[in-house]
Amino acid sequence: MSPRIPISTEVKSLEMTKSQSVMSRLLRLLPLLLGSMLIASCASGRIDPTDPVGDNAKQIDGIMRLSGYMAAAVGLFVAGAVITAIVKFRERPTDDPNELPKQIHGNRKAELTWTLIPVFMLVFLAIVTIPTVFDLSSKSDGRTIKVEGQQWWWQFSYDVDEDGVSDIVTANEIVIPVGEEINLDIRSNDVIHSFWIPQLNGKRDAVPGRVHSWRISSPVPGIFYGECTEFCGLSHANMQMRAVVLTDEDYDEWVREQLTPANIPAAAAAKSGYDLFGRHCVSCHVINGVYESAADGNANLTSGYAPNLTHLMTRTSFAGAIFELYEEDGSVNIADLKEWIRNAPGQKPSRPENRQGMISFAETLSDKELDDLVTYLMTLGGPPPLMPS
Ligand code: HEC
Ligand SMILES: [Cu+2]
Repeated sequence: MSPRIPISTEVKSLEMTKSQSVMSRLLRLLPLLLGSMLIASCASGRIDPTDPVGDNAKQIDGIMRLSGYMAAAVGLFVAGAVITAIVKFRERPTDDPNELPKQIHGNRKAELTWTLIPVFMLVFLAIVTIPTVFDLSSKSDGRTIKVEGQQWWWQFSYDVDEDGVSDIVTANEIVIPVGEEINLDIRSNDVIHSFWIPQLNGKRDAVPGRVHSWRISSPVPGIFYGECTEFCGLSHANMQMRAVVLTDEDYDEWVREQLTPANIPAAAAAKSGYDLFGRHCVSCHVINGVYESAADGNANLTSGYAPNLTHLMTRTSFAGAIFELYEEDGSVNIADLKEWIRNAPGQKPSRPENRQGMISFAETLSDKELDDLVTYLMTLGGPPPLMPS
């Protein structure tokens, strides 16, 4: 056995400065670390995965907590063992520097213990998790709503028949009655998106060419916030959605309103906006009852490319739920709505030249025309039964 080489005092002092400089370098990184934690924590206050409300979300949260506690127990045990070893087996001044402690290489009992305990823990977690995974994607006997993701907004269709025709089509806000397990058929019209309203359930991908089942429910009325969680291009961060959970009476009332088609408005400004809509907007947007087929306006009407605006004002938000449609005092957020129509790509990054998002009308429409369009849009139903608080 070779004797230990004594460390010279010179080397020791060198090591000291080295470890000191590592420490000071780490300390310099501290503001960066704290700063990024701060930014991460205020990213989106309304989207809260730590506060489950729906049964499905609670189920997931239970497993998250269980595995978190188990990981914490393992972490504490390992840290405790390391600290014990460091303290108990440290080199003491009286020790013979050449003497090795008792070697226990190949201790079968110890190795079996630290192999089997983690195996049991993982098997236990699998037994808890796997049935939940299947359970969450099974269908309930509640109603089914078709969910379509596209760059960069969500469409929800109710009562879809065999021909794919739906009675109610809405955008970005899925309205459901309280206490009912709602089935979702999640699809994508372009790239992969992911549907996630954390207080109601976990994430479910929207994959082109596939239909993924999912469920959401809430035992209490309210507005729950979510966002697309699969990177889907330029405005991925602006592809949010809301679940609006209503009491049975409010929900029935909402359905009745959604089934009512729009009329041609009588008042002058709104009528002018209506005419402008027929000239500039119907190539993309459908309004049931007035602009719902190619014959109503533009020959290249591409229904499904843009949100159905029939009941725009019954929503609380627009454009991927990134803008509020109403002010806190309950009045319409006219400023943002007008600015959106004037120059949508300036409000939300998009690529209309590539059929991704709404075109700009900054060069096409005058200020008066924009006002008339907003006045017309304000006749399209509303106000919503529940407002964000
Ligand atoms: C080239 C197609 C196209 C034309 C033309 C068009 N839009 Fe849009 N519009 C869209 C798309 C796509 C969206 C969804 C954009 C998003 O959320 O990113 C949209 C969104 C909207 C919204 C928000 C709806 C919601 O619920 O989120 C309003 C309001 C709107 N458009 C009004 C108009 C008006 C008014 C006109 C005519 C002056 C018009 N649009 C012309 C494609 C178009
Ligand atoms: Cu997306």
